[in-house]
Amino acid sequence: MPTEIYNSIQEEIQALKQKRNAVILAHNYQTGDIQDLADFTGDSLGLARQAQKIDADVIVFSGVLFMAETVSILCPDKTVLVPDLEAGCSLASMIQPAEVRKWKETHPDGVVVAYVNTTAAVKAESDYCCTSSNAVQVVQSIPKDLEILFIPDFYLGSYVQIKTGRQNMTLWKGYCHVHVMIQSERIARLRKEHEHAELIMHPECGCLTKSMSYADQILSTEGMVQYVRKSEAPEFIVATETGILHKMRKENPDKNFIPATDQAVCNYMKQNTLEKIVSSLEQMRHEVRVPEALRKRAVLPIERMLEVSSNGKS
Ligand code: CIZ
Ligand code: SF4
Repeated sequence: MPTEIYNSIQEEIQALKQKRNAVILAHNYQTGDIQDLADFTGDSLGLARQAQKIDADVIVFSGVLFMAETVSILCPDKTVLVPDLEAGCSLASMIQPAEVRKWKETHPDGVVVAYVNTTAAVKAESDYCCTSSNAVQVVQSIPKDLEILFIPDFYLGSYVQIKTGRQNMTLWKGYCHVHVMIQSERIARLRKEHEHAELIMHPECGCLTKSMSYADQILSTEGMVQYVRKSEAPEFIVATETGILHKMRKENPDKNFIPATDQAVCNYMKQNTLEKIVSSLEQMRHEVRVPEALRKRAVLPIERMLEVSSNGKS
């Protein structure tokens, strides 16, 4: 029986955080209550890099599993907990390590570029990691005569191919089940209805190549958050998972944010709840630890990406 009485679940979490010397990291797609309680919010790589700087024993990562793995890869000395082990990712699950190995067998000089939405086991088979913000830069850094396998997001890969003009690039046909729901017809209609709005799109959107000519910005979630802060536009059509709107609205109360569709809700991201964060801290569960041998291989593509990204940011 717990002896402490708390006025709110937020208070209970604060007390548990102190007891465990823990911090809470929340992805931009988490529900507003989790984002409000978190010590840091951001995109997956930004959060993992933040975790490296934090003086804490325990990190509760509220997001999805591959993201918690990235934290474990970059912070092997910390205990990384997730509130719910069922918080997977449809995109990350679309490619397996054996499939990458098979491609490499037939393309011994080929280079594998893995979007950050991949498991640690897939990263360990890859040469470079990339985020949506630096994918073009990473591909441009690879000698032109080398074949590239771009995994797992077909839409981000298509965008990179258009931007770089690279032909010797095989695109894996993976996709995010949330971002494919965002349709170009609806975006076109919203643009007509809101003529002063800027359109900001995430490159995982299934309609990216159709809509990119009239998108004002194509950005990662954290890129979007930073962009709307400084833009003078009064309205934004936001084409990504709707969790991002919480931070945008909170930080910019005088601006209007219109989701490209209300249906772009990631059921995996929304597995996490404040109650599960309490259990996580109380019972020190569910630990995500990338085994050291795998970690040593999975960190290499991340380090290569950071070297290429000139300023070292995601
Ligand atoms: O890496 C992340 O956090 C993802 C997949 C979303 C984004 O672009 O911020
Ligand atoms: Fe994965 Fe898509 Fe959910 Fe992001 S929104 S975690 S890519 S399923």
